[in-house]
Amino acid sequence: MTEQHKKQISKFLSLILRHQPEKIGLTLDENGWAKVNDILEKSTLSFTNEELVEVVKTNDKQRFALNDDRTKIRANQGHSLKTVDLDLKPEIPPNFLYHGTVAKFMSEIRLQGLKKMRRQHVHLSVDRDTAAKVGSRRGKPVILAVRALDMHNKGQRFYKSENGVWLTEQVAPEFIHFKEQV
Ligand code: HQG
Repeated sequence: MTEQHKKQISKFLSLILRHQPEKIGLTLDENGWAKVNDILEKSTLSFTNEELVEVVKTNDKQRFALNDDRTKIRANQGHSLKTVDLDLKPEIPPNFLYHGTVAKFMSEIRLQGLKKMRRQHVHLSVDRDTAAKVGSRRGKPVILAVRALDMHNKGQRFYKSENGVWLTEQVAPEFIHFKEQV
């Protein structure tokens, strides 16, 4: 399978498993799982079960998970669908987590902090390199350091997705190190 085909399938799976299952008449259960057979049957893009498994296994960010008998699939994070509850358990975050964004959002972020915008959570990375990659999707990245452990100690919940992305409801400006921008 070509890298291009894999990417196409990954983007399609992200669309139907995170945002718009109704696009192909798919239903997700309350924890975000869809039946693999339903996807193969309803998909507007043509791919086999083997190709789907390969995309899940080799995906650069491990965006998807299959259940044990590989009959169900879900996205590990990134949902905009309000109805999906990933049922993640709160975890203690490291001292700092990082968020990659771009300069045009900075005045709003200084005022309001980080907001989840269309997704279910604010997404944070464990290292600067990953945050830089996230930010560079939109232009020259600005990396913000977030005092995550401090937030946790003050009562805010953090979750870690199956693929290592840290998730939280919002980040108030006082927990963001604006000086650490690069
Ligand atoms: C910004 C990709 C104005 C925020 C990535 C970001 C990630 C604000 C954008 C995952 C703001 C939201 C998530 C505020 C935050 N005012 N702008 N108060 N607060 N923003 O895509 O974190 O490839 O929803 O900085 O790698 O960029 O899809 O979030 O620029 O892991 O698997 O609003 O998506 O993963 O954008 O990316 P997003 P994100 P995948």
